[in-house]
Amino acid sequence: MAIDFSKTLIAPSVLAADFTRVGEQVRAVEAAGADWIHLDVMDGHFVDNISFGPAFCAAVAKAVSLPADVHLMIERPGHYLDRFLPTARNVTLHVEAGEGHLAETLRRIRAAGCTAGISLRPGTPFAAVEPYLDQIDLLLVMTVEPGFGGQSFQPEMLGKIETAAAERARRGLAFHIQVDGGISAPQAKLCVAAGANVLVAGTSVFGKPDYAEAIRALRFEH
Ligand code: S6P
Ligand code: MG
Repeated sequence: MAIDFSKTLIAPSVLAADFTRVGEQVRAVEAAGADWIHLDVMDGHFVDNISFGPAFCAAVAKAVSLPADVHLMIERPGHYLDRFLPTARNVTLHVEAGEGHLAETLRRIRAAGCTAGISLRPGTPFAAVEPYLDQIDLLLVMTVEPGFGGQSFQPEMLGKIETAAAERARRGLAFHIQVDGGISAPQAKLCVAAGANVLVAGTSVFGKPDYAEAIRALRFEH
């Protein structure tokens, strides 16, 4: 089915939720109009932080009917993949993850009925993902260095989003362009203008008292 790129999808990041009442909080963002729920998996090797693993992702996914968008910031994503597939609707892995068979891992994600994403760190050139663009459903352009929530958006990444959108059009491809890191309303506007259609937002949703208002602000609705 063709993707409607004119609709901006909001994916709140659970990393910014209150873990003592995460079920209640994810149900609240679902009721507030979120489109996906974003799960940041960190292993303490690929990034200098440890977040949560498959059991936590499964618990969150069970609490809502939103599609679970699993962002694997881990080494050996192919090795761990099967533990996330039963929960996920989309699985994104990093091009820098250090496995020599990323194409095979992407194929396995799709074979399991999920959509497949690939991501790149701010310092990784767009050329690194070019060989995979015809094998993905989503390109995640990191707008902060992966590892921690609450960092500042890197405006230099807007050029990478524009390049991705131009390359997608040139090659007649149809993957989502997702951005992640430091996204609140002003950054959302810039990213959407550059070509992004899926916005991950941690602090700017879970850090606000009114989730519905926070999500509307990210979609420029009032
Ligand atoms: C990067 C980070 C992202 C998360 C993040 C966004 O280190 O871990 O992958 O999705 O939690 O949070 P925020 O607060 O920047 O919107
Ligand atoms: Mg993320």
